[in-house]
Amino acid sequence: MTTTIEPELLQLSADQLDAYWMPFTANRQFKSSPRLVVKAEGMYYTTHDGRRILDGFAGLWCCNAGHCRKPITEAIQKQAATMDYAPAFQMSHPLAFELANRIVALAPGALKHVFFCNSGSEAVDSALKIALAWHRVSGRGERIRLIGRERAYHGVGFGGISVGGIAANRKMFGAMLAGVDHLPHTHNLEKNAFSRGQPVWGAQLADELERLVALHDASTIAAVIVEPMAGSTGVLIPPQGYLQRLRDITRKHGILLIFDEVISAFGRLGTSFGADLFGVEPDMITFAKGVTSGTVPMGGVIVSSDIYQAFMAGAKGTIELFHGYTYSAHPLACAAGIAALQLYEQEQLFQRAAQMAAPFEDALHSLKGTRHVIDIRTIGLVGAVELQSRPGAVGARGFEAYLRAYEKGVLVRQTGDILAFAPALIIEKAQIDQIVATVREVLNTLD
Ligand code: PXG
Ligand code: PLP
Repeated sequence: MTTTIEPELLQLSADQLDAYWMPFTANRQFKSSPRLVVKAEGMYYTTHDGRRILDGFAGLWCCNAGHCRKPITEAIQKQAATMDYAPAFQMSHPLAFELANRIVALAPGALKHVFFCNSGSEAVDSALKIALAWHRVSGRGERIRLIGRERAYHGVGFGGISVGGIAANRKMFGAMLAGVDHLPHTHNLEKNAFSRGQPVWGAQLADELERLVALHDASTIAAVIVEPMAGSTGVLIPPQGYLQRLRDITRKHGILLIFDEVISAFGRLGTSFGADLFGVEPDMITFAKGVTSGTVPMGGVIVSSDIYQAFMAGAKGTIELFHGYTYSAHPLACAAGIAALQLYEQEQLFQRAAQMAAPFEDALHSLKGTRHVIDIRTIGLVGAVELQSRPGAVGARGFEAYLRAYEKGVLVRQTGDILAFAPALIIEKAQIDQIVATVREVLNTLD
């Protein structure tokens, strides 16, 4: 394979690396030995020093169709040359409506309307605001509490970190939103280690919501937000029956249920949405990432007809929701989204992910018994291998494993001592085997 590498990328001095304050990165460590990628195609990245890396993580859970797929890149190029931008407020452009229609055609049941934004974090903030506003326009303005969950990642906006459950993402940033409470997470190695698919133990953890209702009273609670499959904190798969129980309890008490599907949507679990796989319909779904196969930033919230119609009941000619972004439904993102959804359909990539889930699961679970491995979990084309932490050095072993795998030509993601896998839906069996063989080799040589 030929590669074009911009020579200036190789010649950045230490000073020049400092201008860019990198997100969620150990900046000084990274800048002492940068890992730059300069080209992407299908399942592979090319690094700045010309090495080919098998991408076991679809970028950051987003390039579900594989990298630089022609139908998508061409649609973006064409749109950029036709109309760069269209005002988002009191005006729009046809592709926004086309993409919204395509998304609701994929979405479950009564989820029939899409609000667009530019990232998962914005999608979460939008969904939380819509939840509060929906109760308010419906005459229940006292429902102001939001309930999230421990070990949840809902992005980095103030709304998202407030309902999120990661201490490091919260502790530096003040008091956050008032009136937020959290459910317990569902991760339990003693009960569920080495489960395949949904673990058997844990549905009763949803009953903790009844405890929060008893504490705060249902009349004060607006919404519960959960990732149906918690990706970012290490692939925490919902116990059998857990999400259904959350649905039953929220419905009983008039509380909205929001599924944050920024990772789990668009084929990641072998279905259009996680809601489809788990057979539970929420009142709202947040999405981002896979909607454009990671090519152009875009996020959104899909809401039920009940919610949308409640806003449409007021006087005509008034703005129904005082919320939106300059780049809501940006033309490039819409063009990319339409092309991505078309490609998913043409190549039947969601079905392909469902078919590859079994060989992926078998391959990953073959690591059972390998040094340091204390759990393996898989669902759809998502997997995690949890390693025993070194005493007093949580995350060190995981980070070394990630670095060594990268040196050996395989990109995985590390969170603490958990290695996560989420390849593009086009992955071949031989590539799954390469990822697993590399991880095995790395773990066998790691302290
Ligand atoms: N909700 C969920 C469930 C997510 O997974 C967000 C919201 C925020 O999306 P944005 O587009 O604002 O980043 C996410 C994003 C990782 C990783 O390695 C996970 C995410 C982002 C980057 C890295 O697990 N999730
Ligand atoms: N800050 C200022 C000063 C602005 O004028 C705007 C938008 O006009 C924003 C923030 C919000 O930007 P965005 O709509 O891209 O989220």
